[in-house]
Amino acid sequence: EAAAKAAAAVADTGAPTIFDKIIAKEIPSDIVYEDENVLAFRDINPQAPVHVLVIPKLRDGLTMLSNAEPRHVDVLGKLLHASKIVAEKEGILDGFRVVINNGAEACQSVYHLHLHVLGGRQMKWPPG
Ligand code: DGP
Repeated sequence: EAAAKAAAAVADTGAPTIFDKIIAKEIPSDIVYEDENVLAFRDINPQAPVHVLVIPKLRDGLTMLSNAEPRHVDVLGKLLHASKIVAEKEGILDGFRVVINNGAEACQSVYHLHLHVLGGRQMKWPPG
């Protein structure tokens, strides 16, 4: 019961998220890369020496990967390509990880699709 309530608190409601304010630059972030469609900025709680979040500027229903539709294919490709650009800029092209946490059981906490780009240390497998 308590676990179900905790999960509900982090469920996808479609409400605006903190990332809207980051995109609007109403709250500051350390931007690593930006173009028309994509924003990449450093995670506030880094799990590796390099930890950058890559997000679509227009959420368009992409609160989480499990909501992806055929109309999102173009932006999904752009996010993956931007992740490579981030890795290149950060000097970790030889070894980096791209992660999407989808849903409460995967520890998703912000319901605006984001790719985690992690590197700068030896990564472990399997992840926790
Ligand atoms: P996830 O757990 O996959 O939903 O990742 C959300 C990430 O967002 C988490 O690693 C911390 C990060 N985050 C949350 N709020 C902020 C913020 O205000 N600024 C920045 N830079 N990162 C944030």
